[in-house]
Amino acid sequence: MTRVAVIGAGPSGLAQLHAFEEARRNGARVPEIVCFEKQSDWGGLWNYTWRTGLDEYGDPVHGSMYRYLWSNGPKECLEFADYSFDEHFGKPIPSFPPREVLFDYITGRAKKSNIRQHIQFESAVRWISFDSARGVFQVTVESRPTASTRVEEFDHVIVATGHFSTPNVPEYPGFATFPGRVMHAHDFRDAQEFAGKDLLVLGSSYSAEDIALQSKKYGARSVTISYRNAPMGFDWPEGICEVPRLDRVEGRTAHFVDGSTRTVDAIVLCTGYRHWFPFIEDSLRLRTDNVLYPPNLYKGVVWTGNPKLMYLGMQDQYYTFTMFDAQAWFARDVVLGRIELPSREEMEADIAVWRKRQETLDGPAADIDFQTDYMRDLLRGLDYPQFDLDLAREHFHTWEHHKVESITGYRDRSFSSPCTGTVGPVHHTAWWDELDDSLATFLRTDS
Ligand code: FAD
Ligand code: NA7
Repeated sequence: MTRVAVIGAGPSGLAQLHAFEEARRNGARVPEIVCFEKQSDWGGLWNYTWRTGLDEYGDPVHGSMYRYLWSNGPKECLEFADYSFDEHFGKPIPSFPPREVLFDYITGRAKKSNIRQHIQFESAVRWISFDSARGVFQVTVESRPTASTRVEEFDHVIVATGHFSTPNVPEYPGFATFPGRVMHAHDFRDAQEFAGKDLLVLGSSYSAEDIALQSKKYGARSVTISYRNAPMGFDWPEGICEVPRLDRVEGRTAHFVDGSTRTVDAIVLCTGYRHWFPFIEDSLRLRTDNVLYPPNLYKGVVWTGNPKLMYLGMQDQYYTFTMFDAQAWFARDVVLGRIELPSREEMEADIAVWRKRQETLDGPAADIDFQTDYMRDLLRGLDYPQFDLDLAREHFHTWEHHKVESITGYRDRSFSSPCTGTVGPVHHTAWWDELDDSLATFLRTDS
């Protein structure tokens, strides 16, 4: 029987298991699917851990999510088309849920489709190679509790290990002698750590924006955000400001390239992540920056050098769960033989067109349209349930405007569902004032 390995049981891996399960329920003959997940539970980054550095078995901690993390985009733009928020929660819920609520939602669908049976937990994939003479992948798996390894053979491998776990950690002069904490966003867990402190944040993307806001919300005295190329330019609340690139640190004083200085107690490097697959042999290993259309992946999924290998969720992400679903449906249909792939040259030519367009993108509005077009391209011909993709695109544009209007208030806005039409109710407490991010408090309907 054909065997398929899915590596990782985060939102992408779960989407893959679900896609196969849907086909099976609809009468298809589905191969044997085995999912290897190195953690003890599912949900990927949404499976919160307090740990940082090394985990209980000495591997790098996968988690980069922190306490009090609320969705940074409208939930309506990531809603599963076959499992609505209304279905899961039994009532409409506001548009920007905290982490625990989204974890509940993702795993809710996975429970409903009974896919946990395919997952081997605490099983880390240590090496993947391809035996071209026999046309099979050899996958070395370590059962972490016993540290015992074995090699299994698969006809297809689908890599769904995420790309926001291995931090990109630059060094600036003076870090080695800075008397406070220097850490990467990957290790940030609880904003209260910086209450009463003056914080320096490096970076000008999502992590910098959110960690700066969080830290201020939970009591930091001041937050200085240093950008490398361009400021985010939001109308920041009092106590947060943006300054140009860091030049050096001397003692507790940070010097920026415009000659200005700040005295700070701690530094958080929100300097992004690296796509990191040390467990995949060279010729099969994706190497890319965090971009909307990585190289060598046809339809953003199929490894052109060996189409029996596929990757999910490797793009920079506006669309998340719906994009992982679309990719998972596509990958499934490749495995089931429902999609016939063109020649390698044709696949590479198709990628080249997308990557050429990618070079012309000049900001979030163009990025959103690009990824929407990618979604449309991917969904064409799949039996993924219909949803209003144009409305999702419009919501992303509106959301960007809301952020410009108020960076502390955009999460208080409501959107309509592209799947059900339901409009999210306004949350009982403004996000900036809401310190409790628990599921119970979020779902409470009284004010
Ligand atoms: P992951 O969630 O990273 O899951 C990958 C899984 O693979 C993990 O369970 C891991 O343990 C497993 N794994 C890795 N290596 C191996 C191995 N060798 N063997 C076995 N298992 C392995 N998205 C949103 O939609 N909204 C948000 O608000 C949002 N906030 C974010 C905040 C932060 C701080 C970060 C870092 C990301 C955020 N994201 C957000 C984006 C996030 O990437 C996606 O929501 C989603 O988690 C990606 O799913 P994934 O399955 O591709 O990867
Ligand atoms: P991103 O979106 O990849 O952004 C990385 C940021 O780090 C970006 O602003 C970079 O600056 C900055 N960067 C990278 N290297 C440096 C150095 N050496 N010095 C200063 N600044 C640097 O990662 P995020 O962590 O913000 O977001 C990842 C995901 O987490 C995202 O999907 C969210 O949903 C949550 P640049 O802009 O290139 O000047």
